[in-house]
Amino acid sequence: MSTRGAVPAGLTLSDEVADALARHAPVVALESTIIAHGLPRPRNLQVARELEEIVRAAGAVPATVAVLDGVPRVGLDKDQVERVAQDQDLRKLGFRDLAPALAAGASGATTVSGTAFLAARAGIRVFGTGGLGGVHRGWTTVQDESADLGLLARTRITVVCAGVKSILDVPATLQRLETLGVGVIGYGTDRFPGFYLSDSGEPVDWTAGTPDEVARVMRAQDVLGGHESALIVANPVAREQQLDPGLHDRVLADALAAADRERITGQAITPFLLGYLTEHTGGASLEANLAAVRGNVALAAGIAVQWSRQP
Ligand code: PSU
Ligand code: MN
Repeated sequence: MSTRGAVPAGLTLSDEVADALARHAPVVALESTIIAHGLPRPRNLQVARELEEIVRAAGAVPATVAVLDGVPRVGLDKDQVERVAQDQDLRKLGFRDLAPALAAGASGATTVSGTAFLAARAGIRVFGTGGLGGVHRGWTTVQDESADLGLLARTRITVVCAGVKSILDVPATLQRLETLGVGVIGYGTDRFPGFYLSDSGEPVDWTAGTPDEVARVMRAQDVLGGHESALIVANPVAREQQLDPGLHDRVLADALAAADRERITGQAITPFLLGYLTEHTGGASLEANLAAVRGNVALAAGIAVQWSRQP
C-alpha cells in the first residue's frame, strides 16, 4: 500500500515525475528562483539543464518547480525550463505568493519556501538547492527574515544546501532554526558551511557521513511523528572550490554598503547582493556558488535514492 497521499488537485506534475512518484522511484525537487533571479543569463539556462542532468546521472528524476500562467508545476519540460531561464518578467514566488499568482494566472519562479511547499504537496521528500534564505543582517531594524525558515518549520522535506547565504546573519539564522525546531546536520563536517565558503565559522551539533545515514534520520523523523518539520542537510563546498575568504569578506562588506546606499530592500535584496558579488569578484563567487549547488544536487539525488530503498 502506498504511504503517500494522493497528489492534491491543483498541482500539475510532469508525466515523468508522476510516474516516478507512483513507482516510489527517487525524485529530487529543484527550485527555479536560483535560475530566474539568482544567476546571470545566459549561463542560468545551462545550469538549469546541468542540474537536471546531475540528478538523472545519479539515478533519480529531477522535478524543477515553478508557476507558469497560474499553474503550479512540479517537473518542467524542456521548453518550460527555457522559459524560466529566459523570461525577464517572471516574478519571485515565496510560499505566500503562490495563491495570488494562481488566481492572477501569473508566472513566477519559486524560492525555497515556494518550492518546498509544492514539492512536499506532490509527495517529494528531497530537495537540492544552493543556500537557504534566513535572517538578514540589520534584522533589529528591518525585521527581514526569509519565509524559508518558517515554511521549513512546518514542512516535511529534506533540503540539501550549502548552509545559508553568507550575505545573511548566519548565527542569528542558526538560532532561529533552533527556535523553530528545524533539524540541521552537517554532511561530513561539524561546521556549518558558509555558502561560498566551506565553513561559516559556526558549529553544527550533528553530522552524517553517507546518504544512508541521512535517510535513517529522515525515517526517525517519521517514526517520531509530531510536527511536520524539515531536515536541513548542510553540505559544504569543497575547500578547493570555495571563494577566497579574504576576497569574500571584502566584497561582501562593499555589497552590503551599496545595498544600504541604494536603499534596496525586501525581495530585491538577495538578487542584488548575489549579483554584486558576482560582478565584483570577477565571476569567482558565481563559480563557488555553482560548485556548491552542483554538489548539493548530487548529494540530494544520492539521498533520494537511499530514501526510495527504505522499506
Ligand atoms: N540561493 C542561491 N541563489 C538564490 C537563492 C538561494 O544560491 O537565488 C534564493 C532562494 O530561492 C531562496 C531565496 O529561497 O533566494 C531567498 O530569498 P529571500 O531572502 O527574499 O527570502
Ligand atoms: Mn526577505
